Formats: sequence, structure tokens, C-alpha cells
Amino acid sequence: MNFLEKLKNWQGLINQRLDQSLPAGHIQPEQLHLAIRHSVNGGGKRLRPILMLAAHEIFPGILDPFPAALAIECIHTYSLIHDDLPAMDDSDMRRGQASCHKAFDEATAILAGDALQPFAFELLSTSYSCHPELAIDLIQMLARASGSQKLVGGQMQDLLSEGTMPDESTLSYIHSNKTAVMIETALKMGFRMGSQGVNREKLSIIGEAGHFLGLAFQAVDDLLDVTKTSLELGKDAHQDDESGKVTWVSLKGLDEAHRLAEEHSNNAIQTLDSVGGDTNFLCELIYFMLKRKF
Ligand code: GRG
Repeated sequence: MNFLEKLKNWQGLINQRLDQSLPAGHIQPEQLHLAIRHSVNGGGKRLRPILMLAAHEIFPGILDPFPAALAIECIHTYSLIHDDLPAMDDSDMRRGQASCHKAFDEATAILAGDALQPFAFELLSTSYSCHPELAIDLIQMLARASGSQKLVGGQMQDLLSEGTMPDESTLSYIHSNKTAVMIETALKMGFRMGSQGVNREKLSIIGEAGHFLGLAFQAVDDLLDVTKTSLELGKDAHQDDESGKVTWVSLKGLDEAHRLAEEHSNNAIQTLDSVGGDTNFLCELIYFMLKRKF
């Protein structure tokens, strides 16, 4: 299988497993489960679960990595649902369709996001219960990444900084936590599940590579926000400018944002060099993410 075939194959498997794992739409309360399914099954590139599978493949282990991959996608989707709410980014479109609060209502969207969080931890704790040390590590990694000093903290600082001119260190804090942390955590969780996963030194190198990749992903996201249409992106474009958000593009211009995206991607690949194992797919994925068009 070449790179693109494998990517599509994994996307298909992730979609299938998500569909099988989520509570069915007819289960009470139907509206809540339909809203969850609307957002989770509504598309999405599935980059975080794919990154997790790619990191697992460096030194593959014997356990099924898919439940962990689904768990991170559930946390990511909850963050998108809540980010789209009127109290946050107020976006009408997500993943090429109406955002959750537009398709349902605000209260339902809040609850759909709420429900996806415990669901992610239920997946981890039940799927890996025969390997308690692994289960605890994975739960800790995902819980820390989604907490007040990481994902939620990054989102809070992003909202607090709207309409202001944040300095570079505040902007780095926002990007590191709002965006890079989940990418870093996807790689670390995937690697932790592999046969060399308890090697703390290698785990920390994987985290560092994930951090660079996350910063590259954010720079590309900022570039796409100004250069593409909502139809092309499947979500509201030009949001950063409209909501008074400072990005690397507004701070330094398009060329510098391009340069940063390339530099961070190259740093991610160089960092992976010292880990050993099979990083071929992961390195191709890093370039694919750099060149992505939506
Ligand atoms: C509400 C706690 C909380 C956090 C929200 C997700 C997020 C944090 C903000 C979304 C705004 C944004 C542009 C974030 C940076 C990059 C990002 C997470 C983009 C969306 O990820 P993709 O492109 O989305 O991988 P898909 O739909 O493909 O999964």
C-alpha cells in the first residue's frame, strides 16, 4: 500500500470503529446521541488518530491501538463543538456541514461535547483494563493534555487575547496548548502502546517531535484561514481576522508563516531521526500535513 492508500484505509477504519463504538442514535436521549454522531461522524481528517497509529507503528506492540485513537478523536471533536459555540468562536460551519449548535441547539451542543469527554476515558479504561499500567499512562496523558494547563488553558488564553496584540510568548503559549498539545499527545500515546513505549527518553523525544509538528500544523491552519474559502475548508474561513485574533500570518505575514511551517516540520522529522524504528509513514504524514489544502 502506498502512503495515500494507507492513509485512506486508516481513515476508513477509524470512521467505522467510531460508528460502532458511539451510542446509537436511537438510544435515549435521542437528540443528544444524534448530535454526538452528527459531529463525530460528520467528516474530519482524523489526523490525530492517524498520528497515533503512525507512532504506534514505529515499534509496533501487540495491543489494538484503535480504542486509544478513537479516544483522542472524541476529545478533539468535543473541543471543536465547544469552540464553535456562540460564546467562543461562534462558527456556523464545521467539517463541511452545520456546526453542532446550528444543526441542533446550544444546550445540546454543550452536552454533546460534555458527553464525549467521559466517553474517551471510558474507551481507554475499558479497552486496556487487562494492562493497568498502560491504561493509567494513557488516561493520564490524555487527561493532562485536555486540562486547564493545556488544551482548555490554551483556549482560555486565546479568548482572553482576542482584540489585543499578544506578544510572541503569549501567542506561542496559545498555539502550544490549543493546538500542539493534542498532536504531541497523539504521538506519545501511540508510541506508549508500542513495544518500546516504556522507554521514557524515546517517549520524550516523540513528544518533542509532536510539539514541532503541532506548531507547523497551526501555522498551516493560519495560512489556510486567510487563503481559502469556507467551501474549500468545510468550516468558516477568515475567522481569525473577523474575531480580532492575532496569528503568525497577521503578525509576520504570509511568507514568514510559510517559512515557519516548513521549519517546524523539518524539525519534527529531524527529531524523529534519533528514535529509530519505522518512521517512514509518520515522516510522509508530516509532509502531507504541511502541504494540506484544507
Ligand atoms: C473548547 C477546550 C476547547 C478547545 C478548543 C479545537 C480548538 C480548541 C480550537 C479550534 C480552533 C482552531 C483553528 C484550532 C487550531 C487548529 C485546529 C484544532 C484545527 C482543527 O483541526 P483539524 O483541521 O480538524 O484537524 P478536523 O475537522 O479535520 O478534525
